[in-house]
Amino acid sequence: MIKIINTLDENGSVEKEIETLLNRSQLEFGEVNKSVEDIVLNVRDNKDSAVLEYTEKFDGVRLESLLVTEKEIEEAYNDCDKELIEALEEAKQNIWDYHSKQLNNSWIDNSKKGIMLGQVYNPIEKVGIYVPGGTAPYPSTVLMNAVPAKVAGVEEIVMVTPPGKDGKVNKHILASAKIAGVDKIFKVGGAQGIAALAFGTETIPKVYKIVGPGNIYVAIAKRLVYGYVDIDMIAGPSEILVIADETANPEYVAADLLSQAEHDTLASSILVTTSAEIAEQVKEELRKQTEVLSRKDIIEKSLKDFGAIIVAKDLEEAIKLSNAIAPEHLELMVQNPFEIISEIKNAGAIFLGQYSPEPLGDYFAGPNHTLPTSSTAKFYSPLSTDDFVKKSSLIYYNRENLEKNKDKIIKIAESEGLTAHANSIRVRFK
Ligand code: HSO
Ligand code: ZN
Repeated sequence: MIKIINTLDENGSVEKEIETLLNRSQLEFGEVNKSVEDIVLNVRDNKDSAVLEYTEKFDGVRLESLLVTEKEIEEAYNDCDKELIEALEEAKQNIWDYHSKQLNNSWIDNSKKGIMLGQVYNPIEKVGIYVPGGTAPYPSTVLMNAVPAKVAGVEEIVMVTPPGKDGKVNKHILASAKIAGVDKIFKVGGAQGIAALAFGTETIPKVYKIVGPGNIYVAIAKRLVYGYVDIDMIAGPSEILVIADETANPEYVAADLLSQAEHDTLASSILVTTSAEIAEQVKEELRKQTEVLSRKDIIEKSLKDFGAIIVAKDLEEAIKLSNAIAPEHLELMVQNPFEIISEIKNAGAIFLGQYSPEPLGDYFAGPNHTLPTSSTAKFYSPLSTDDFVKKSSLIYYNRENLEKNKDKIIKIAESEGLTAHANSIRVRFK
């Protein structure tokens, strides 16, 4: 069962309690690191044949072809519930509209005569998206990763996802990929999928950046190929923190905490409330609601190990604790959530009021659901169009301006002992 911590009883040791709650480091990496490295190198060197072998070994199917055909995509799309397709289409539009507002403009500064400086944005040309299979084949993940890339102007979006034993990809994943405008889909998962995207194979194109969540093998493979290609952040287990005052509805608070607890036994759900009564009521609601949920076992473990109800002495203390935890998702279930927005310093996404539950953000509202976890909201931001563009600098001096500044540049070059640098300036003014 979830524990209740009262900051007044803790003699200032609540920070210690929180540290334990946040310590969710997963397993020992040693063994896994080694096998992931072997897989990545083998795929780099032996390409498709290595990919096909690993797919047989890990996914239990010997594939004829890695590419998902147009026909397979059409069939999957037509086989989906029409209402689901409509909902995904509308979610896509909301995600598109929200991310369109993020685009930055290139700029030029020509305020000094004879000088032009600037910065141009260009989309990354080829991006790879990893979509997990197994127990977490989420169509929302496809939309949240592919749509911002599309909005940013990425020319080629390649998706990899593991096939089932029948050699097929989940139909909802394929339908969302079609809706999002993914260009090519390949049946490959795990570390071998990441390596194939990073290095390219005979059939899978090499990309310049890889995004998307995955298990520990995927995360380690992404770390290994980072630098050779770019990657997004490494996603940790889901988190939710709810700040609630005495006006909050305990049934809603509990339901929202459970929505993240069901993701993973390592997920963390924390309530920080200024009301001891709400604390008790939410605890009871959690017990009651968990009974009928399909992922009861996962939830119970997650709440027991990484869940907590913290009773804070006032809203100020609650906010301070939340800022220290820096949750992935933060819900403000207080009388006037708008009043305290400016005091929230660290959070991936902030949900305001009773009718903005976390799953609204997971699926539909428009902001991205790929968010910084494990306190990294202290320095990372949600996935955005910024992740799919890069910048180039522009520099122009006319003769007069270069001449005016030549001695200073030559001076600095010579101080570095780089005479060819100095000469590249000097040669123009002989
Ligand atoms: N809450 C997850 C995203 C997700 N939820 C996908 C449902 N499907 C990110 O923390
Ligand atoms: Zn979720």
